[in-house]
Amino acid sequence: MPATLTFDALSFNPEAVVETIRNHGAVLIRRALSPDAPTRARSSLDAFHSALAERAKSEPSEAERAKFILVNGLSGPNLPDDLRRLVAELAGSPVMECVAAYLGKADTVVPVNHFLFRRRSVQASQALRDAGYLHGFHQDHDHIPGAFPLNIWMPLSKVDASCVGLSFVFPYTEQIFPQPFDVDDYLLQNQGTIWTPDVEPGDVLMFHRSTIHGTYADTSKPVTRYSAELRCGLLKDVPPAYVNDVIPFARA
Ligand SMILES: O=C(O)CCC(=O)C(=O)O
Ligand SMILES: [Fe+2]
Repeated sequence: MPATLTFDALSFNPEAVVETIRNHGAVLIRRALSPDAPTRARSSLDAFHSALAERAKSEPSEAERAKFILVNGLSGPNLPDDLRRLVAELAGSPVMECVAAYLGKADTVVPVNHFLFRRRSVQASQALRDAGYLHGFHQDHDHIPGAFPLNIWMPLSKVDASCVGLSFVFPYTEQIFPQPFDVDDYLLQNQGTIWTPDVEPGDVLMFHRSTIHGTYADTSKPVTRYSAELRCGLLKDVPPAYVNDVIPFARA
């Protein structure tokens, strides 16, 4: 396990954070945000799911949509106020010094359709297991354009041993592996380790899109975990097809 992957927002050095992302693929910044916006987003996510479950009782298409969201997460534009609030909170936080040090000091954007909210209940873990995913380790290489290399993941609820956390696989590699990723083989071949930090609303995880990460579909964890995630990149690198899907993050 790399020595220091955890920084405190009150006392970190942005260059050390960037160094850590480059060498190990991931960092945790504690107390980067006020817990208010993450906690409000969690309530909105619950309200969205309750309303969808109600509609699903009489609308087969809504029942299908609910199943899809259970496995894939809810895309950001479905909760536009929370999406904008979380992006604004991050934009005003010390995290942005790291984003600028990592990506370069230029206009930075967030693609809204790659912003996701997740509610990882026992039911969601079961649905993932039914679909054949036991751990879901992956790289974001396939799904996310290279123009958005940096992921930011925010817990919207307390993450500890009672729920499924986000796990990272070390050592970091930029090699791209086929799906499904064989985590046991990788750990064996590379004397690897897995890191699943306990986190709470206000903490922020940052990682590269090649970093191997995922969440175990562990049905023995009784408490539902809530999270939000986004990717970001420089406006000048955004492919033409994405230009209308991005919102500003930081201005140079
Ligand atoms: O929250 C999860 O379970 C997965 C997160 C993820 O894959 C991502 O942020 O790219
Ligand atoms: Fe991912």
